Amino acid sequence: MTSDIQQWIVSQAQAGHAATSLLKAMCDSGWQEEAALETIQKTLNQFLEQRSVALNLPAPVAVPDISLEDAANTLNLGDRVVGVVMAMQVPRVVVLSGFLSDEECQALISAAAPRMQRSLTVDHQTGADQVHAQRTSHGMFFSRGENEVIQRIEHRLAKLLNWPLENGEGLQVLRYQPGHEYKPHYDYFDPNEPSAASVLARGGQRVATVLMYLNEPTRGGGTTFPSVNLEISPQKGSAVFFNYDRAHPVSRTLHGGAPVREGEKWVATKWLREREFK
Ligand code: PD2
Ligand code: ZN
Repeated sequence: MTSDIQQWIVSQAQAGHAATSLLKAMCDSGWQEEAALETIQKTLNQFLEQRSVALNLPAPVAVPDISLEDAANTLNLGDRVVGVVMAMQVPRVVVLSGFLSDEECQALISAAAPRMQRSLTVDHQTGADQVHAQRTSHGMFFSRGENEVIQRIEHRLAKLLNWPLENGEGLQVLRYQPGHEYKPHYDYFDPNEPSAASVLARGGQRVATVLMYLNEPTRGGGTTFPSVNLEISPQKGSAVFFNYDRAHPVSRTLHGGAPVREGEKWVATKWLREREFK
């Protein structure tokens, strides 16, 4: 881990620790808990902002999120009720069950199968797509709204995330066979790479990802978050959401597709941009 990330994590931990002690002290000396919390929150935000400036981090941007305020175990997305399996704050990761029906999973696989090609990564120097050992899956992109099933899923995602449908890239479908993997990476674009200007011109940064599992490999193929020792097992119809408000490792959103050991893995990825993706 580079020292600026370590410093950032330490400053967040210090802030959290200080806030807990401070809240107790303020309540002991007669503050109403709500007023004390509000004051601490403001002070903490100022503290973290000062640390960001000192460490030269990019400023945070608005990101999509899943509202779980009423602690519901299910979410009604209008056309479908989905289960909330797991929610984590830092990094923000939410796992949902039953996000896609079996029919939707099958429809995506059937439409994608004839169009699969070796997956590419972006060459950071030029911005061009290239074959890379980091990513051994096969994949394809649908256009946004390409067919009725995709339109339905894109509307569901927009409702889930409260984020404009137009800010989404076209849905990508990936297929991994035994031994195939996607080594840990960040989904945002590195703003310091020479290719940044051209990729960012199409709707700004990526700010969130939704992975949807279309089937279940027999063994392996989990989605990993090595910075927080998290691994999500691929379950047909489930979705993993995560967001990143800074294009920087402090987002702690390093993630990868672990090698498939047995069977095949099919997954659909939706990347969300800051603005309309053109
Ligand atoms: O297939 C996955 O589990 C996976 C893991 C990491 C997909 C992606 N990233 C991606 O499509 O960005
Ligand atoms: Zn990824």
